[in-house]
Amino acid sequence: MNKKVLTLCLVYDNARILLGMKKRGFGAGRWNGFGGKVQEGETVEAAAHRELAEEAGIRVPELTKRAVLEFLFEGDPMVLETHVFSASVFEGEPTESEEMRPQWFLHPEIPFQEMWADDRHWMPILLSGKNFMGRFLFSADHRLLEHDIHEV
Ligand code: 8OG
Repeated sequence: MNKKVLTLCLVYDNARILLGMKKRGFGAGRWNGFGGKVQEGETVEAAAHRELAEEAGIRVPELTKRAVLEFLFEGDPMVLETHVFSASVFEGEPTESEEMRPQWFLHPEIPFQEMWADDRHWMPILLSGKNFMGRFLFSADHRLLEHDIHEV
């Protein structure tokens, strides 16, 4: 089984959450948190900070580990092991990058219809302050077939 380690950062407070419209590559056309592949010789947390700076133009003094999510696609041996972090305090102004166009959303207005299909299952748990683990199986055309989430 092959594994790719990815990061995903969600910056939010009690009222709003920062998402980015992915402009190119895997997941293009969907709103998401900020993140990407962990590079060789880099810690997962360092990768999370780097991706947040590269994609959203912001820095956070502190990231909190919140979840590990495994994404699988039918017919593909690759597991995408995604380490999810959150932050509430940030420095800088969210800025559009080549990959992402950041925008704030009020919690009740999170655009789940334009996001990965698993997000509606776990983002409310994240926003409620809990930590969790999840495993999600998608069809090759990105329909969610199975989901399994445990709070930890
Ligand atoms: O480097 P790249 O942009 O391809 O990394 C993919 C990003 O997308 C990374 O932050 C992890 C994230 N991601 C997936 N699958 C899913 C998913 O189903 N939901 C959400 N919210 N993010 C995902 O790879």
